[in-house]
Amino acid sequence: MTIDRQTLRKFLLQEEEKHGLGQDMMLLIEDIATSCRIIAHQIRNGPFLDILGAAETENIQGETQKQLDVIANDIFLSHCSNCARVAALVSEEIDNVIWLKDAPKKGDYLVYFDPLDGSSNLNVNLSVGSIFSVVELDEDITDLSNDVVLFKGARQICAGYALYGPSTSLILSTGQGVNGFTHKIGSGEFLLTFPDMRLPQETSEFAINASRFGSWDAPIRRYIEECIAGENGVRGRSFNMRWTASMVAEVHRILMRGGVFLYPKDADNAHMGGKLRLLYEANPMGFIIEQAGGRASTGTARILDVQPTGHHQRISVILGSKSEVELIDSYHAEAGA
Ligand code: P6P
Repeated sequence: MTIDRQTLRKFLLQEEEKHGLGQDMMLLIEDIATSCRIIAHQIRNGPFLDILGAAETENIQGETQKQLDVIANDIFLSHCSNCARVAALVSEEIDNVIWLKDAPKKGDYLVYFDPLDGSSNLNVNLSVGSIFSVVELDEDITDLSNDVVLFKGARQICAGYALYGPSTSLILSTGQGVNGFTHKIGSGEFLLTFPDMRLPQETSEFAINASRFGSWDAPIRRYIEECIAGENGVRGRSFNMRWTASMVAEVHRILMRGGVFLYPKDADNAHMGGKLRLLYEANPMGFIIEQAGGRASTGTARILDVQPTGHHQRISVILGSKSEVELIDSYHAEAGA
């Protein structure tokens, strides 16, 4: 039996009516959804198009790009430039900020994105995703430098991700909670399948790259060892671990059934500030998690309150079910004290 579900367009029109979303934001969200739909198609047909391999290039992160990293980036660039209110694009794959206007105005949008997150999963057919974030300018801009886009995550007006898994999910928040859509093959529509997503406050599942155990700071090691100690330890219950090497997949699992995701800075990456990027990974995911009732922290600060110092800045990320993130934060506080 097929259930009659709301299209993304219908949902956005309702949000416009209820919360004054604005026509331009509606257009931008639909452009982002179109980008994700095209990327999903490219991924599904990757083996036939011979595009799952490495490109001959490196990105600003010093990472060898996959061909699909470049393709997905181009798709986002071309579609997110459609909306007249988009003044600049910030991409994980591009060194500098791309300014689309000579004189950005108050009310214009800045769009930040990781066009293809977890692309090392591509050639083993595991989940990857796209992450996006939108900030609205609160004043006219005259200096078109990279530093102009360094807004705290609390300034986001829209954020979300697409997960390219067994089905293609589009998870979206414009500050009024979190709603999930699924791409219906054939119709091409994103249909509302997960309205008003809320993540469980409690969890017994954590996600961390355990191979980095030897580099962790003490509070992280304490938390993970207590989880592993299970029923015989201070937590008094057993925990499960997951790691899919795709932040989008981890966050989606946490949104659907609870959990905590940790990618902390450690002895090996502390000189870079951590691994994950603040503006187009930690901030949008932190926004989604908070909007769904969870918590997103660096261990010592709310992620969305961090003042960026660079548009490719990296940061510690601990996010998910509120009670676990609060416990991890308390361990950092005790260690600091
Ligand atoms: P590791 C993917 O490259 C990514 O940026 C995140 O999506 C993911 O959580 C993490 O890095 C995986 O890191 O240490 O498993 O390679």
